[in-house]
Amino acid sequence: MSHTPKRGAPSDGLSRRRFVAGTGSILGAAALAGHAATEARARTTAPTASALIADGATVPALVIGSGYGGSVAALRLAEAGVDVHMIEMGKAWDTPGPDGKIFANTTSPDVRSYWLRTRTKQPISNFLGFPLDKNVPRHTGILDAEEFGGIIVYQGRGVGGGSLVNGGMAVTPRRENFGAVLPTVDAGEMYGTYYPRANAGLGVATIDPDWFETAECYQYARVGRKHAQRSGFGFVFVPDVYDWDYMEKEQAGTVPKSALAGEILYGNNHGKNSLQQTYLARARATGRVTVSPLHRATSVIPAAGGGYTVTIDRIDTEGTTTTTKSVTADKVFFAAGSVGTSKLLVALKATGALPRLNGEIGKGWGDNGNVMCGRANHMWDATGKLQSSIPTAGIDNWAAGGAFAEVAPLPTGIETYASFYLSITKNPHRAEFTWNAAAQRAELNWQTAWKQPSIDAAKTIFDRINAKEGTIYRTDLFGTYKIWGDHLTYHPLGGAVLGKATDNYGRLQGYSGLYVIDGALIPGNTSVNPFVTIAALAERNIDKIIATDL
Ligand code: FAE
Repeated sequence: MSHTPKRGAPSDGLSRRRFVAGTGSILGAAALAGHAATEARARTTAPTASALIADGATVPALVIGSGYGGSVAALRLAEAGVDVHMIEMGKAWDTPGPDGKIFANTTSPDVRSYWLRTRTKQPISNFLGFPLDKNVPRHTGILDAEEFGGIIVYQGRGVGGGSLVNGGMAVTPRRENFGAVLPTVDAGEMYGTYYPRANAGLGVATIDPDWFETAECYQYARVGRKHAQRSGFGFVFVPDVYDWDYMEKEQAGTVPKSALAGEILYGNNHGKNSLQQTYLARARATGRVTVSPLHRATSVIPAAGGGYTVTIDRIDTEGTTTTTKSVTADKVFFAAGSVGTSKLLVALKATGALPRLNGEIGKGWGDNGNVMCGRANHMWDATGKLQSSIPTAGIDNWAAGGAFAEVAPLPTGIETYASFYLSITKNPHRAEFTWNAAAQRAELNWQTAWKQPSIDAAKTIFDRINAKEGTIYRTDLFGTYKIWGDHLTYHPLGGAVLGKATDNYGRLQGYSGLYVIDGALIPGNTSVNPFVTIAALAERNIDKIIATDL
């Protein structure tokens, strides 16, 4: 089998591939005309390693982090004629390992899978009474299971950030919920301009509903639909950045498998359009954007002659610093993700590097109400031993019960008779990052008990389904006799909230030329999966910044 990186967009698939306009909501995903298709077709293969930033360099714009916010900023700045350097603490993920593949399979984590851990920390930790975790060599792997006191925050590490590891579920919130998501942002502008722009840039599309009805790999989702609908819940298709035509070929057996081989958490070798195939490919194509992987920003201070001096550790693949560089930038964009940006900013404020940052730094952090659970079905409701790792459907009970549940796969390769769900819920709790001077680290005060409102919201769906179907919760997935996956989140948001720690466009209060442009801006919840909103907000903010600050 070939192990070439993901293929380019199909030339023949546009009639079946339904690009999402994002003008209304996921639920009204309309077919989108020309420009979405054109943008998504700009995919290339994964970028190759580029010139690393030199010690002593001066750059007009430095972007810290290469996830959604950073990639949008880099592309739009470059298109406006600004030279951009991106620094990313994770690897480039452009080189195959000894098995010929860039990314490891979810069912067999290896050295590539975890960020600087010696034992895996799998989100589903147990199965049928057996613990799943195993020892791995310490390495700058792709998935970080970052442990704080009351929560494990999963994040992608590498060029492309969370897009490398996520499910690609690309969801625009319902417009009626937007006021609660970003209260200071004009919804008309977002739904008229920036959501469509982000959906187009990301290559978002929906599954062909006819194919869905017959595909073996979505039997689990059809069972999920039957149970949801029999209990009276709204069931919706969820758009994704996965190349649906490619997935159809996987099911037909004509191309190397990725989603149908269970690839997701540790990267997809084919089929998924991560940022490497979309925004970052286009950014690199401008000739104005360079990226330094395995470079971690540790400090930002005002430079004597204007601009900012950024201290950067170059690390090796065991996480050890090999060189420390000092770089000057006119503008610095914090795009290290909600956790990365918040940790940096609380440290910089507390240690006196940026003392004028305001008292909102570190506040307003939420987990997007994430909670997981499984249900045990009857034998006549088999969910299939072949399951696509890319979720494509959800149960919408947001208005009545405060929960939107992804019908998620359990791609174990065997029949489990289990239905599995990741719920996004209306959880009112917000945590704060603070600086622990003695330990020299940022801490987060989230408490596990704060998940109770999320469990209650999820139960508005699954208690009812269980009652109707005569089924029960699985108790073997997160430990022994434990129903709820309430120890984790995939969706960290907040910590440098828009309109509080920054102005209404992400300019950090107290320092001109410093910007936040990632999930740290969003105050804790997006009502659906977050990356489309992160990208759309970045599109909006960078538009304003380019027009007024450059
Ligand atoms: P992010 O993508 O996290 O990028 C930040 C980057 O900065 C990372 O590459 C870091 O390595 C890097 N970085 C951090 N600190 C430093 C530093 N000091 N110096 C240099 N670089 C640094 O941020 N969302 C959805 O909408 N749909 C999904 O289906 C979905 N599934 C998910 C599944 C999993 C397993 C996970 C972990 C997340 C999932 N998410 C999903 C969440 C989504 O990936 C996340 O919201 C975005 O990636 C956040 O985007 P940001 O630009 O804020």
